[in-house]
Amino acid sequence: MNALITFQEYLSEFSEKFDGLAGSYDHTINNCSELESLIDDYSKFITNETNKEAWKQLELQESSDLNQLVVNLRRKSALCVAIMEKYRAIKLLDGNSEKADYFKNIESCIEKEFGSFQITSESKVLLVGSGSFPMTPLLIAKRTGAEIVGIDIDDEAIQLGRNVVEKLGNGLNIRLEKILVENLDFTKNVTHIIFSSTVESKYDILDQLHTLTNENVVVAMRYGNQLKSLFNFPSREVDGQKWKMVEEILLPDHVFDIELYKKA
Ligand SMILES: C[S@+](CC[C@H](N)C(=O)[O-])C[C@H]1O[C@@H](n2cnc3c(N)ncnc32)[C@H](O)[C@@H]1O
Repeated sequence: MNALITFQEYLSEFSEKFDGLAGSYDHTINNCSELESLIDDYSKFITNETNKEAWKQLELQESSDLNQLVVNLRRKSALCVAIMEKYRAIKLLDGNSEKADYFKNIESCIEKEFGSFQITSESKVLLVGSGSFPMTPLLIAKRTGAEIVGIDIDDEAIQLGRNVVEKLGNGLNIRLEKILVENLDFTKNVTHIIFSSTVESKYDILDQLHTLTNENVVVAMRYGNQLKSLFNFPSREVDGQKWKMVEEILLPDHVFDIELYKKA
């Protein structure tokens, strides 16, 4: 019981710290190292074996307060990760390119992204939620030479992301746009789609993409269930007439897991 109380106290503490650090973002790198170490601690917390047990016990309690705390933590941590990408972009553009543990963790997930549906130089890849530091497009384009379009709803993320790509992605075929999938011409020709895990509406967009894409498209849906749902929007049932899951890539030491979908 004590362990459970401590676990819940940790969650409340994380929640307060996320609030404080999100509120103090002022488009400079003032609170950067504090936020980086908070996100690194949080990443370790959600992949920690001991916490998995505490999570199971808490789930059994079916408390509405706890559910609300989890929903809030998911939204707050998503916001803070987006801010942390802004910090990383601003630092890079100022000539400093150190890497936080969280980014190393994400980059090693990208290597495993498409399981048996590999990307080649002929592929056309769409990333929904490209962020201010577009690691996924940069890594994929560098490794494969594929054409990549990243979309985001945040103006600042698009602008920072473009500057980062200009600096790190010389000669790579990467474009970043603030646009919805239904207004993007590229959508009908894409071969691979990746959803960032912290895009809340990702399953609604997946549903919508069914009519907008070609027959052979493969979708990588990043998600996190159970303990990982504290840091990711979890998986949701999809319309089986539209999409079928063809592979599930579980990454126990990583912050998210991946489901691969093809058209049903
Ligand atoms: C922090 S991540 C970026 C992922 C990362 N840079 C990568 O390369 O894998 C999430 C981004 O998704 C964006 N986002 C959230 N909801 C979205 C939506 N409905 N459509 C597009 N982007 C969205 C956020 O603005 C944020 O920049």
